[in-house]
Amino acid sequence: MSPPPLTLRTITATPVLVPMRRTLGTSVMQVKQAPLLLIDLQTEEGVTGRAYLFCYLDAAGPAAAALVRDCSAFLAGESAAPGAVRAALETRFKLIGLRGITSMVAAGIDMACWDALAIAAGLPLARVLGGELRATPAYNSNGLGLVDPAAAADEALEMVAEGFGAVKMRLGRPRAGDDLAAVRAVRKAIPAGVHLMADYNQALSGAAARDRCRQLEGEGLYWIEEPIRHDDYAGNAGLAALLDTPLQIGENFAGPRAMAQSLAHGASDYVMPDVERIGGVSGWMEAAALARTAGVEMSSHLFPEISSHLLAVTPTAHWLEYVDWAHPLLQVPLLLADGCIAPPDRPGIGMAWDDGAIERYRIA
Ligand code: SMN
Ligand code: MG
Repeated sequence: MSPPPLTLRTITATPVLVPMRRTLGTSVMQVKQAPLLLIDLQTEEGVTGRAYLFCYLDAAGPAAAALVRDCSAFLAGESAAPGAVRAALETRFKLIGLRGITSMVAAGIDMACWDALAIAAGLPLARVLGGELRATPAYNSNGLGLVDPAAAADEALEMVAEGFGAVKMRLGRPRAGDDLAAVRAVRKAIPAGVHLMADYNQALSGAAARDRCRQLEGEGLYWIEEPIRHDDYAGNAGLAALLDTPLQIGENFAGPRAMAQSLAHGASDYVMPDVERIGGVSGWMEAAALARTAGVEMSSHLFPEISSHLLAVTPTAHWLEYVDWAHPLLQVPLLLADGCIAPPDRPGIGMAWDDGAIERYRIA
């Protein structure tokens, strides 16, 4: 028997700043606490759907919360079915543009609608999407910023010891030789069978990327991520053709249409959409179909809780990016088993907030 249709009553949004276990030093900035926005979508039927956004800047959480209040007023009394809500928000944001912070908010509400739908059905999200609770190999992305080689080697060992078969380090130090020394130190420290990914966060020009990525060939990297600006698809395609090491991009795909363009250019060997930028669960499912058609392996970016469900229904699922930034807020954190993460066997995404932690970390 299908569950009754849900009607949206109200959506609340709570900005929090959560201290991180390890500082993440990227080529762009140091991140020491995670600015998250917790979304609670209440329905007239008594079901609550939950999701969170990663807001990048402390100021973006309260800004996104203001937009959620606007959406709550706009959607109150309407259907909470994800397709209906998506269509309504595309209209609401048509003039301002569905990009940047508005698209983050639309994706967060989409995720919360899917959570509510799955909870009402009494099923884990992966099952509502037609899949099994299949586990995905996970890499530890919880650290390994731009620190010196010895510190990077120590941190990498700690991160492997947490049970992972792969870790990701950040690159983009001013001098190429310093990146190379850090890669060599980490590669030497961790066991040969452990994979090592590396992420530039768009630090390089096209010319520098050709030099510096070629210098890293043969250093045992599993992929090189975002060496140049994310939307230079022709430039990325040139690099992908030049390098033997696979090129990875995708966290900045602004919706499935951007991903389709990137795939059409052959801009990367692998893709890793971010559920908050690709358009929530609905956008992810379109992206997964594109990756399948193109025959390209697809990984996730951040959001390991919901990504565990989404990768379980992604035909070309590759790696789940693991970070524990939301853990202090969750009653039950994600479980790693044999280096893999499976969607929890609970209704919905399986996230319940720890109210005490919310009080501790909420932005006044
Ligand atoms: C990243 C992006 C944003 C915040 C933290 C880390 C990075 C990744 O690009 O891929 O993990
Ligand atoms: Mg990245």
